[in-house]
Amino acid sequence: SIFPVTGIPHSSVLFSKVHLIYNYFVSCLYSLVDVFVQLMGDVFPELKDNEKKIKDIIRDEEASFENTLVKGYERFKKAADAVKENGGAVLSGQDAFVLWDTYGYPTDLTEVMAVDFGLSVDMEGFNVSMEEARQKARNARYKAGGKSIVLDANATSQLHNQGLSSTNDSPKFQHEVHSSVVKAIYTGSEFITTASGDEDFGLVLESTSFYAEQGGQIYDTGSIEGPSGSFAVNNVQVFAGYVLHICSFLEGSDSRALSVGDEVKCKVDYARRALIAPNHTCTHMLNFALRKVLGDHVDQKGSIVLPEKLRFDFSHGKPVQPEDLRRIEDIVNQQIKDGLEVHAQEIKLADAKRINGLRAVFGEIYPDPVRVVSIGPKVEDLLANPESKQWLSISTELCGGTHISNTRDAAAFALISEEGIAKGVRRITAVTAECASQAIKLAQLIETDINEASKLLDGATLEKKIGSIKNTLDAAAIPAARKADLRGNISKLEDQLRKAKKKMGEENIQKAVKTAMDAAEAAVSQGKPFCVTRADVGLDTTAVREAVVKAMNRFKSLPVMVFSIDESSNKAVVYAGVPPDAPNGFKVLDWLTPSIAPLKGRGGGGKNGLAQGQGSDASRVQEAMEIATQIASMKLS
Ligand SMILES: *[C@@H]1O[C@H](CO)[C@@H](O)[C@H](O)[C@H]1NC(C)=O
Ligand SMILES: *[C@@H]1O[C@H](CO)[C@@H](O)[C@H](O)[C@H]1NC(C)=O
Ligand SMILES: *[C@@H]1O[C@H](CO)[C@@H](O)[C@H](O)[C@H]1NC(C)=O
Ligand SMILES: CC(=O)N[C@H]1CO[C@H](CO)[C@@H](O)[C@@H]1O
Repeated sequence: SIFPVTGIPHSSVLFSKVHLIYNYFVSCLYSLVDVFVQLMGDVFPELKDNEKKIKDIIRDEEASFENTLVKGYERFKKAADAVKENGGAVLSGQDAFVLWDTYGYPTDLTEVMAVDFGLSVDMEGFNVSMEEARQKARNARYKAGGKSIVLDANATSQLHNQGLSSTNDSPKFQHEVHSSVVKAIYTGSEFITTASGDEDFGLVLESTSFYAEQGGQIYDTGSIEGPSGSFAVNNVQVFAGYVLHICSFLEGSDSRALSVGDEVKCKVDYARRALIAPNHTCTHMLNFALRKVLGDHVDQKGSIVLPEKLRFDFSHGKPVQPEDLRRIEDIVNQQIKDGLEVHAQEIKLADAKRINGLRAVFGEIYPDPVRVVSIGPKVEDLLANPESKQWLSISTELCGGTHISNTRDAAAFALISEEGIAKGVRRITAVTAECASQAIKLAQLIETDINEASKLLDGATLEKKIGSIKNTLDAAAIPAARKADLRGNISKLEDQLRKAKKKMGEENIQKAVKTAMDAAEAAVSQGKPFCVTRADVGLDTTAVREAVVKAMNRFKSLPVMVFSIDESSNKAVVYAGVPPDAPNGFKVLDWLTPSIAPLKGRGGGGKNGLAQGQGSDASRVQEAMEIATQIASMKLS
């Protein structure tokens, strides 16, 4: 109980180190809650009210910390084993970096664990990986909108005091170049009248066709053209009604200045937006399907629609079973197949709230009038009979986002993963259209692979194949329900492998015993005082051993040696038996050890007159058998 992290071997150094971190974590954070609530409880009464909840969350964090430790250890072990297998002595900096970055392993912990494995850690490589990751993050930040510029309350109240009304963003639903006027330019710390384009800046226009990030839909990108220069729009956010375009100088335009009062043209990247729309509509269908399959308690906790995937967080206390994932996916795909019209209309908030089954995001403040997006019936039909039970079987949401006009345009939907991200909150990741078709195709390819593998008769080949399919499957972005199925298929294959191995083992024993018996019988009938022979059972030591034991039992006091090799790995196994009453004090190791020398062999044993050896150069088995024959002839005659 003092060390609740399970799954990590308690090697002494590692144990004490992890234990230390764990204790530090628990004692620090957990005990702070009481003190903190005592100190701050009068100022923030909600702390007192939620003391238990806060403790629960911390306890959950502890659990997930443990979990990460264990997962990190598994990752470490895999990497360390791989290094050792390849005869290396250094864990790569990249591996150490992944442990640090993804699993929160301090590098000195990684180093200590590496010592346990007889390895060192490439810290220089770690530094290089760290620098690369930093550079990547910098680039991503730059691409995603340079330095982040936000309008704080002070800034928006300044705009308000100047009499600037909030940005008219109704043109965001149109698909054409939009003309507007520059109202304010913000550097991140102050308002200026002219931007030179040397630095990123925030731009507030009178009206805009750019979609600012909201309602779980990512912002638009594109460009804004002024009278003397074009600027890239890298990010668009809304602050207290003011839409802020985060702009940078666009390479290729000759002059670069923009001033308050300039007329500009807004050019949204509609191709990018077109990639987002089907995914956003699918998010609505997913939200609907989740409630239908899992129950009414499912509430949207957040979502984001990116060009490459959609993510949906929702309240649910336990993992969603694969069969439920399949039903959810099927509902969305059925709606896509049904080719339902997607409608959007602005209506009074009070009217919207009367619509049976309408989804809104808890905690979100909605404007009035509000926009309703329905899939299937028109919004006006909903309003005509808002209480109808019918509306429980369709998706209606308050949403300001951009959508496709018919569900058919989403083409396909694949639910790729489902996982817990916090207490009572799960996350689904899904793809649509081309990505979804690819995911389904990939699942089919893997199933074909499994099917092919099930026809393999040779145990060793099957074993290799299963290993490689498992690796592919783990990493594959395929529908989660299919992944669960395929895992089931693989465990069937593994059963098959176990049976094949068992059967092969039995056959090998029969084969080796028969070979040894025949050879021993022939030796005896020729008057030879020993038997050296070779069985064809690969590296099956059990079979070779059994052959020697059986032959010695039958032909009492006959020394027997049996070889068997595996050509593909060029390895050999050997067993030898010499009865205790053999002439001239002949001992089994005196026979085995020199005989396997040509095989670069190593041998041992000798108890009860039985010894075994292995060799790493099976190509010289003939020579080894001749030596065995010579020694026995000499010693036993
Ligand atoms: C890695 O970087 C740290 C911090 O910059 C530095 O102290 C350390 O010497 C570096 N290690 C190696 C091996 O380059
Ligand atoms: C608010 O803006 C004014 C005017 O630019 C400035 O003087 C003041 O320092 C700002 N206050 C804060 C808290 O940023
Ligand atoms: C995989 O298992 C499913 C049932 O779970 C079965 O319908 C399917 O045929 C199996 N596929 C293969 C390739 O074994
Ligand atoms: C993640 C995802 O599925 N993105 C898709 C959004 O929809 C478009 C189709 O218009 C796909 O091309 C994207 O792959």
